[in-house]
Amino acid sequence: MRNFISVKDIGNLNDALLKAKEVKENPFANQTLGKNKTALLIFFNSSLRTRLSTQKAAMNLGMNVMVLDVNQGAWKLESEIGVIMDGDKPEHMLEAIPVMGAYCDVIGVRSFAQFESKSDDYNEVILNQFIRYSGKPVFSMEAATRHPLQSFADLITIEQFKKKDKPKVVLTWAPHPRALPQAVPNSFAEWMNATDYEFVITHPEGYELDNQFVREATVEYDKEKAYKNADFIYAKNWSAYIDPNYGKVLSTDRDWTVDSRKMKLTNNAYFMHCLPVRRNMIVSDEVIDSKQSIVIPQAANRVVSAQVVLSEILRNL
Ligand code: AN0
Ligand code: CP
Repeated sequence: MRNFISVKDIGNLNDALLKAKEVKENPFANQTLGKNKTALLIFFNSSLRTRLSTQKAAMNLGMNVMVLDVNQGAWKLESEIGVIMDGDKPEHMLEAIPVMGAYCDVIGVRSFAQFESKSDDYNEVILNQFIRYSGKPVFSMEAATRHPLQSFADLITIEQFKKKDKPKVVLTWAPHPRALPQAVPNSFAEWMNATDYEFVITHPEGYELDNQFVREATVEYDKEKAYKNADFIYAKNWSAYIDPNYGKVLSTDRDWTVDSRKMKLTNNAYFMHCLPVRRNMIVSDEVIDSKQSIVIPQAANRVVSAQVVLSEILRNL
């Protein structure tokens, strides 16, 4: 593997899951694989889990790790090509990226959708500049359209908890006061579509996701119908994708909050969320505090997904 941007880069899912199992059983088996190799983790946006789990994964492989919060302490970076730099940004990505590349062997990038230009977001302008100009392998730590380390951890978690070969997995939109990207639901859909699970997406009208991610998934607007017999309820808020409402909050209807009443319609489903989660907006206290909630083991599996990905990149250096 050179870059890790989407499900395509992981190759065969069963092989990836086998590697995940090995990492889980013996996290220190490849402690020398990353010796004298440096991972640089670059954050344009906040993070708790991605920051810590990726560092932990790199340390388990014996790597050195450097973390840069671009908006806190580094120069503000310009990304537009050909611009006259007379504004508030003292440095261009065209210099900053190869400089960062010169200091490391692998680069992780977190750069959320900015909601200024749908085409810039969906063309992954920032992430692609890193791929093009750094000269180093690049992995996504949530970019504008996908969050593959999260989705891989989600898959590992479902495999860990599932009680039947082909569980019914339901991705449900849930309310949130601020506009959030579509990266997590897009990516989750992309990974679920690569499995043989029964996969259903439910959301209010107006929240349709890009078809390149939805593909063969069932879209069910009737949430009660979607919840019926579900084995996993995966909640996430996202802002509207379709024009002219791209990046807008169209609803904060708490009828979509994951609550005990709707969970009773399921097959005693497990509750999942990538975190951070707003309690009593996305999910009721009762559900997230219940024993069916697996958000903590889900977050713990972020170390596993990152370690599999970093190992594959290191083996290919
Ligand atoms: C981000 C999002 O929705 O994409 C990160 C999730 C992992 N969430 C927030 O900004 C609250
Ligand atoms: N789930 C996730 O990526 O969390 P952070 O935003 O805290 O990294």
